[in-house]
Amino acid sequence: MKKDTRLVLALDETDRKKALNIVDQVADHIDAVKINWPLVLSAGPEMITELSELTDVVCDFKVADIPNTVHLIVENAVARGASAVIVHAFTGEDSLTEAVKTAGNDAEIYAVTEMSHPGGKMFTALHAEEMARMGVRCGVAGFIAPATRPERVKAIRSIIGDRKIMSPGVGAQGGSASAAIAAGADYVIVGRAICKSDDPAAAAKAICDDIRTVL
Ligand code: NUP
Repeated sequence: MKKDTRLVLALDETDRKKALNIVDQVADHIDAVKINWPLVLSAGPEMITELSELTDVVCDFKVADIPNTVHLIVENAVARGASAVIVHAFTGEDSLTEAVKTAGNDAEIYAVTEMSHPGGKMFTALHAEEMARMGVRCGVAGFIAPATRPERVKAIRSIIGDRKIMSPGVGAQGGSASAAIAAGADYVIVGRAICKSDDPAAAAKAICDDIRTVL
């Protein structure tokens, strides 16, 4: 995945045409598109392939299962064109290792350490550092850490060396893109602040401008 604007678009739409239209409008401002269950369930998994012909696609399937099921999901997502797959780390070392092994050199695995919403503090935050250490042992390419709590991004950064961090929680969830990048994130993930804007391109550009203030 390129590391240029540092912005990853969370394409949380359920209408295929609308989703493609947003990607078209913001294409110059993003490094990748992140696709989640709402779009896959409504527009079909073919969306992964269609989007992968336009940009890098991060499949945010938050895979949380036994190794065999993790294998089947990651294999399918990568075969359809995913450049990266997001998996949960709390499933443990065997599941995470299976994800990394299955992706091989064809895609990157990002492990969720601590979720960005308030509920993320209840359980995930309590074990985030432990999960980050485990992720490093398992060989993941990167981690998901919350832009809503930049100090937590900093804590994860101090554990993972030069592995990557993607930070969701900018805009609609209250986080700031520049604060997350300054705390050590490589990318911010932004959905509603762009997709629900009357002018997605202007919204994306404003976030890129904000990020540039700390690069
Ligand atoms: O901890 C996480 N928080 C989060 O918001 C992990 C995620 N993968 N996400 C995803 O990022 C979430 O599912 C959504 O697709 C995106 C954030 O969207 P928004 O709050 O910018 O609209």
